[in-house]
Amino acid sequence: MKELSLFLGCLIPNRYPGIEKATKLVLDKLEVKWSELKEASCCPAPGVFRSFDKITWLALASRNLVLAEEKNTDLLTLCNGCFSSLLDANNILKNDAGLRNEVNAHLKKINKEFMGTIDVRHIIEFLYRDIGPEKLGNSIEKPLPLKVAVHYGCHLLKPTKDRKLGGAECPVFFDELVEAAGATSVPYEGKTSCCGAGGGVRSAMLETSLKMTEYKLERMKKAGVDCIVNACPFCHLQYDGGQVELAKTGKKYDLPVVHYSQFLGLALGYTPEEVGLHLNAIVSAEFEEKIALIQKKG
Ligand code: 9S8
Ligand code: 9S8
Ligand code: COM
Repeated sequence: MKELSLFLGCLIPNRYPGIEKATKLVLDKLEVKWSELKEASCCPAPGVFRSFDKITWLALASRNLVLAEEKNTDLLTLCNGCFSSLLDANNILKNDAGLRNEVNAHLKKINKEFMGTIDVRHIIEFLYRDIGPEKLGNSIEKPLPLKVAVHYGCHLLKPTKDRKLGGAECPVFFDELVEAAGATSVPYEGKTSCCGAGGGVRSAMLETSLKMTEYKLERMKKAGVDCIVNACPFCHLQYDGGQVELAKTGKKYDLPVVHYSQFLGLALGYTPEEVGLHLNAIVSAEFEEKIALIQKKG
C-alpha cells in the first residue's frame, strides 16, 4: 500500500473542522503515514455533478486524482460523497480508454494527465480492511460503553461491486469498528436508508430532506441510543443541523452526532473538545459528562 494523502472535501474544513483534527490525531496515534493533499478542489459532489454532466464530473475528479498520483500516494477520504465520487471516477477512468482520452484532453490544458496509478480509500474502509477491528480493539485506551446508532450513509455502501465491503443490505463492517471501541451498535429500523441530505435533496427540497431525517431520528431515539455515529460530514450536517431545523417545528431529539474519527478519538483518550464535539450545533453537556466520566475511570 502507498502512503496516504488526506482528501478533506468541502464540508469538513468549512463546517466541521473537528473531524479533520480528530482524524489527524487518530492516524498519528495509530502510526499511519499521511500528508495533506494541497490544491485539491471539491471532489466534486457525486449526487450533484455526476447526475448532471458525466464529463464535467470526471474532469474535475480526475484533477484531484492526479494530484495524488503526482505524490505517489493513495487518497484517504473522510466523507462518503468524496469517496464515491473519487473511487467511481478512478475506476471508470482506469477501465474506459475512451473516457480517459476525453478527460485527458481537458487535463492537458493544465499540463496534467491521468495515469491510473493510485487507489481511493475511505477512513472506515481503510480502518476495517488494513487495520481490522481486532487490532483496533487492542489499541483502545478508553473503551466507550455507549449505545450507538450507526449510520452508514448511501455512498459508503453503493454501488457495492467496487467497494469491497460486502453487500449493502445488512452491512456489518462499520458496526464492528464501533464495537471495537467498546460500544454497542444498537439495531434500528431503516438503518441503511438515507439521512435525507444527499443527491441535492437538502439544497433543493429542505422539507423533504428533513422528513427523511425525522424518519431516522425517530427510530434511533426509539432504540434508546446515546449518540449517532456516522462516516460522512454531509450525513453529520444533516443530523446535527437537521435537529436544529426540526426543533423549530417542535420536534426535539437532542441526539449527539459523532463522526467515527471523533468517536475513535474519544476511545483513544482524546477529550470531546480535542475531537471537536463542541463545534456541533447539538451540544449535549450530559453526553460530554458521560464521556469525561468514562475516560476518568477507564
Ligand atoms: S467535496 Fe465539495 S461538496 Fe463535498 S464534502 Fe464530501 S462531497 Fe466531496
Ligand atoms: S446518506 Fe443518502 S446520500 Fe448520503 S452518504 Fe452522506 S449524505 Fe447521508
Ligand atoms: C452525499 C453527497 S454524501 S451528494 O450530495 O450525493 O453528492
